[in-house]
Amino acid sequence: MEAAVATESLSKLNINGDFASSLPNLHKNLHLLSPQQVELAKMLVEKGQSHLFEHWPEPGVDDGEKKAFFDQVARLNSSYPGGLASYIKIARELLADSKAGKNPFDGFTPSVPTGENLSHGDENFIKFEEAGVREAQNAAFVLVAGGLGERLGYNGIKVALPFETITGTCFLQNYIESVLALQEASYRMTQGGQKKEIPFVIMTSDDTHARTLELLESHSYFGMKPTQVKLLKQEKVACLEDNDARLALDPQNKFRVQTKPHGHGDVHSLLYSSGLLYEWRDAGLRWVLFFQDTNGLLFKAIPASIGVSATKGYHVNSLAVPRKAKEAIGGITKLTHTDGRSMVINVEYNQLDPLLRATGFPDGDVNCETGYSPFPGNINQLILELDAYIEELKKTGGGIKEFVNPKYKDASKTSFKSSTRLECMMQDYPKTLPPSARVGFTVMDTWLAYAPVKNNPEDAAKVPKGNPYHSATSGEMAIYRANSLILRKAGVQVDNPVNEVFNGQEVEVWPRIVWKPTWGLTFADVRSKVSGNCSITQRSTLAIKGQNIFVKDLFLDGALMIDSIDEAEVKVGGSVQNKGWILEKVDYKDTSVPEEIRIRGFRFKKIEQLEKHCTEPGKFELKA
Ligand code: UGB
Repeated sequence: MEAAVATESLSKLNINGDFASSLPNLHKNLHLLSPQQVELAKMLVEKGQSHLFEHWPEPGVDDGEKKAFFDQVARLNSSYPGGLASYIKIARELLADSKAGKNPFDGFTPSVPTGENLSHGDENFIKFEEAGVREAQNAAFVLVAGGLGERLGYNGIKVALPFETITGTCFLQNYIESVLALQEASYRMTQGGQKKEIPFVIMTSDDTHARTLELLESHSYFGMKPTQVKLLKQEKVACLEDNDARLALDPQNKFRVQTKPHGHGDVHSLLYSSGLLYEWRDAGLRWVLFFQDTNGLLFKAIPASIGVSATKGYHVNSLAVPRKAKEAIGGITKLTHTDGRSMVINVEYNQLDPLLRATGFPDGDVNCETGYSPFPGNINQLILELDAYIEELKKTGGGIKEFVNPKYKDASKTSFKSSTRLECMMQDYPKTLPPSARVGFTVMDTWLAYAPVKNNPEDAAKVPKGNPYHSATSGEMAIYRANSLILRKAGVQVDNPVNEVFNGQEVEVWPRIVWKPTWGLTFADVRSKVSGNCSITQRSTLAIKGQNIFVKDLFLDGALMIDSIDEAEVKVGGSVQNKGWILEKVDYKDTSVPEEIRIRGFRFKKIEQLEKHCTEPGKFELKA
């Protein structure tokens, strides 16, 4: 009787509710929905999702929540290429493969690929850096920063963390200042041309969007024009509760589908649908660079790697570093199929070992005689050639091959410990490329290119000896080591480091040296700014903040901070000796210390320093 009444009122609204006739709880509520929402309900029912409505109460109860449920479904539907129907279909296939234990690399044999190996500071490296700076004005930069960083466990957004604590500069500021420095340097190198602004895109998510925007706005975009920066927010995807890909309801709210992040692979479809790629192509750009949220060394590797892309004409250039076996970074691998196909691709760290074992390498992921895995480690910095990228995305819409990683309750693989979802990774982009695509990679020294902050102190302290910690402690110490080594190569006598333990991690402590990107963007820049007999003792701290600061015959044993405007030229030399800054240990459990400091296990105690600020244009000499 009730059903007949409901059908009659639906027909008055011109709604055919037949699809829901066996679902009374949905059927009697259909008249509350808009025609688009009814279409979505029909799609869900047809795709085996009737359970979503089983608990729906009578019309009049929670009607607002029912409509909000469909608002969410509409968002999930429109933000996924092919819509929810396609998501459910792919999920079913991948879940079936996973249950069957199907190897995603079935038929492929891994081998070590060949790529460009760079050695910092040699002629080749300098040549690539120069070519890279020249080309940088034709690049756009894309930072993927939608991840919450669960492994780090930091309460804020990761890009707001200081990448070093001498100046307290955060990752985002460092990235933006580096892009601006590249923009200026590139323009200077090709004088006569038109001055271009390098576009800077940040992919955010609901977890990071508001805080990223607030960080930018409260710091005037760190000197970049607000119009130069674009934020693209990725949406989460629906969770799946079983092998039939039934969508999981949110345990907190039965009128919401539970959602989880889809992975950094979303960046490709977001860029494509934003229209930015065409805008960039029309503006004459040639390269798109992708990078991650917490690698403070990154821009030391960027000029040379753009140079490699431009010189070799790579459509895809992945940046890599020597990889320790079992290190939590993917391995760049050549995969050759029995049918003759081959590709150079990242094999994720949890898949490399089983793949090797299954294909004639009984020891799996182990180091070779060099002390490293023969497979270069993917640091997920990609340089794509824009035209080829657009051509590919025209075919795929930016959709990236996904994977699913359910945690099963038991060996029967029939139920999950918690809901799962499909995920995708930006470095899987080359998987759909035609064989004619020029896919290469560039290996650089780890000390120069890679020091991410991903692990919390407790987990970092448990990392097997010899493998990198990837913590806030190691991330900051890596900046000082890199700058010390670069200065050494430029002829400065820099003392050896000492070993110290912070938060249970033994690290090399080099003199604490930092500079602004405008001072030393490339090795050639650094070399042109230091001369004579310079030496720096291990206990020293040095901050160079200004483009035209020239260091000559300086002996530093203490702390020295020099700050100057670009219009000033400052010569620094003589003997600077003072009590300096002392590294004081702090425990990560000591909540009286701010989180961003205690996670690194040390802080600076500023005893004495020499400070110089040049705020007027002109030539100055600082001789202590
Ligand atoms: N990210 C997003 O923007 N959205 C998301 O949904 C998820 C992440 P993680 P992980 O270079 O060391 C990657 O969590 O597991 C952003 C590569 O897959 O740090 O360490 C997030 O904000 C791996 O091959 O990734 O693994 C962050 O900026 C290896 O190269 C970035 O994506 C490894 O990084 C990475 O997120 C590495």
